[in-house]
Amino acid sequence: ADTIALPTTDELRTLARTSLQRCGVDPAVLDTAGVTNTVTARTPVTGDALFDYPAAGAADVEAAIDAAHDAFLQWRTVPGPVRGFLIKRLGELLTEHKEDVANLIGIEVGKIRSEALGEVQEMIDICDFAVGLSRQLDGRTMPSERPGHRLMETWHPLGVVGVVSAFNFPAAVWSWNLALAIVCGDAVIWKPAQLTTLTAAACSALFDRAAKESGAPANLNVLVSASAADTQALIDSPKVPLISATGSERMGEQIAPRVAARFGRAILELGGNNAAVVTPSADLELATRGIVFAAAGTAGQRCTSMRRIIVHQDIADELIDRISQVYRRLPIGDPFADGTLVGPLIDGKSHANMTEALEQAVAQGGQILAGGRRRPSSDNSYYVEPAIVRMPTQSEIVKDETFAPILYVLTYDTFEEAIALHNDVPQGLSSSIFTTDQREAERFIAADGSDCGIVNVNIGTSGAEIGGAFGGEKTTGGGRESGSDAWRAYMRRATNTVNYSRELPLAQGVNFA
Ligand code: UN1
Repeated sequence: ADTIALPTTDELRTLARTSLQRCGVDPAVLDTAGVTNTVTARTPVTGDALFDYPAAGAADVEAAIDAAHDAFLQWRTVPGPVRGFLIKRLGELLTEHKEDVANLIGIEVGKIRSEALGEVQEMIDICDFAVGLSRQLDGRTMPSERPGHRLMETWHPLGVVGVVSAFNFPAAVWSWNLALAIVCGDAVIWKPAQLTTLTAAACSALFDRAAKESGAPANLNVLVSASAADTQALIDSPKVPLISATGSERMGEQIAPRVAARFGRAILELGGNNAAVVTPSADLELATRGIVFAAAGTAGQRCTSMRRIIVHQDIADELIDRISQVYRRLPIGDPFADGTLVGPLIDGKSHANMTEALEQAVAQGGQILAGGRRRPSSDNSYYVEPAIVRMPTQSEIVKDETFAPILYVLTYDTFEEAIALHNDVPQGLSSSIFTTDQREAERFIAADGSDCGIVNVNIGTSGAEIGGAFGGEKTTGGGRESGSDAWRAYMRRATNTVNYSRELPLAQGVNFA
């Protein structure tokens, strides 16, 4: 194959600088001469370093906790709808700077243009949602068993929320948490992936501007671009009642017990091993399109990326043939170029993981039907052909999440078998079924169907809208973010019993006179 044509690192560097500046990041911070703690910003597009950026250390994280806590103490008494103004302004600024933020996402993650813009759109959408929510932070009123009494619940701001985000959605995942936390009266400390420190800086600058313009206190969002080692205080601090963390299962295993040990709350968004069941009645043309976007899109680097197909044996060959044909002509390359659908992997480690997984799959009886090779580009960039691998059984490697575009194909005979295979993995994030048989579709979304947090019919596993609650079960971690009533995790509930009578009847008929 021809060598992939890439922009120069200098071009990307210039674009990163101007995008940062337009979002309100002081260009002086880019002069890191004499700064001891820095992180090197890189781009997977060429694989090169862009420039050094100031990082936060352990002491900064400690200071951030105090600063955010002070901001929370002021913010919690500001009425919800007034808190909404700040998020409304943030949504406007994100709309105005959509291109700039998308540039940085494209540079740091290698997302294709429409997906980078889509990520910023997802941020604008959650801001809209949160603004509406700021007038709907409602509690219930229940009938009291006692005369002259009222029983109700009120929802109060919780405190400082620690947001730990991953490289692959470097801006949107923060915004899902931040927009809800802010309208709920909380403050946020944001620890982004160090791979996406520039995107985080730009988003935080836009937030700071929105806060200033809407008269909100400073430090409602404190960015700490620190290493995991330097972020320990955030995980352990009793001043941080909620940690919302997105990343690997390994990261979740490290964080969750420590948050639990101090009786903190955690929202965990960890691995996915998302599958599509494709039944004999499926519209195969539509299924192919849905599968290819979910499996090859974002170079397989979404937590919702499709990693498995469970297809009925009678249609397996036809479906595989259709997908392989599309895979063979997928435009792989410079994510900034028009027409590209598959950009680079994030780094060499990710490529090594993909290669290793493919080797293991073959060792476990798999047959690579398409893709899997690295396309020639620059030395440090990793552009790969998304792979399809037919597996004889759901062996060990299929049960692992490899964060790269590998799609394992398994076949089934009975529908029961399909559901059993579907659920027989440790993870439980997203799932889908392609069928035109209503019985199968309903069964898949029923209690004894898919065991995932997201269950789709006739669309792929990725690309969820913000209006629904986002998250999954089992090793995915159980957290829910974004829409529906996910906001409740960002508040504390108080149950109130109010006696407006002149008597003092006791509950349960207790007599204490
Ligand atoms: C993630 O990959 O961490 O549903 C989030 C989706 C996107 C979010 C993915 N809305 O694919």
